[in-house]
Amino acid sequence: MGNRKLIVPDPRRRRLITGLGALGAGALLTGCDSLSRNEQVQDALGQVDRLTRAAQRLVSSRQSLAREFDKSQIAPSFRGNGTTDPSNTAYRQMAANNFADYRLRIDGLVRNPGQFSLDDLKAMPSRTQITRHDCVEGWSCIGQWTGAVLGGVLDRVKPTADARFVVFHCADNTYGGPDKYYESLDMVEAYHPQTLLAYGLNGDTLPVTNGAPIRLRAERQLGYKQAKYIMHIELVNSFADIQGGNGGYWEDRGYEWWGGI
Ligand SMILES: Nc1nc2c(c(=O)[nH]1)N[C@H]1C(S)=C(S)[C@@H](COP(=O)(O)O)O[C@H]1N2
Ligand SMILES: [Mo]
Repeated sequence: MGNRKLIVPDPRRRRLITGLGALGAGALLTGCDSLSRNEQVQDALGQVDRLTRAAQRLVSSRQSLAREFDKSQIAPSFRGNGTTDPSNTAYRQMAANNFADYRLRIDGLVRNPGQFSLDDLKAMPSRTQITRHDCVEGWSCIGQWTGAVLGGVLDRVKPTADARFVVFHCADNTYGGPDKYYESLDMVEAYHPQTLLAYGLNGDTLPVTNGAPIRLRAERQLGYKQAKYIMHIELVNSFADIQGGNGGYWEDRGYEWWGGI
């Protein structure tokens, strides 16, 4: 038997890795595929939902890149989900004017708070990437995103040393309810090279369906983290005073804050 080591497999971890492997088999998927009948994928999503951040670190480095795909794998049209046409008056007025009056306000724990027009954002360092969006409702979709690298935008406003999270406040009242959609990332995820404030989808201007004028792409995170219709970015060191206090609209309704894939 030589020096072969005896490895006692941890069945929970093994199931997780197998499940994540199934999610990574995206080359087989074209367009927006319904994964709801794929029990392995559902299992993986469930596992991810229950992961602690410490366990997440065991299977993927916080610096590693999300998988990128080939142009031929882009879905003919990117599915919309959640809010797809905000009814808020201020938003509608901005949309009617092609977002010429849009200003992204960035404040909170920053030394240089600012307001940025779409042109300002488009002039900042950008990235284009073809990635797969995985929604916990059981579907995935491959699209090409173009946007300002969030890390570069944050460098402009200079987060203070006590800033721990970046909060994205959105225009829409989700499902017409009283609460506006919001999401958040920690600083590591915010400064990840594939984390973008996206203004382009598949080579065109980002449509309203998918979050115009600006939506987040944090490619190692599940769909609900990808905030659309971003109006205001706030740097904080705690979520306690924001809506339900859990760091996101769905987190306030029971989803895990850590939505890593
Ligand atoms: N502002 C806002 N952002 C949102 C949502 C929403 O309802 N409102 N839904 C989330 C969910 S659950 C998913 S899967 C994706 C859907 O993005 P898409 O419409 O581009 O497919 O947006 C996320 N971001
Ligand atoms: Mo989702």
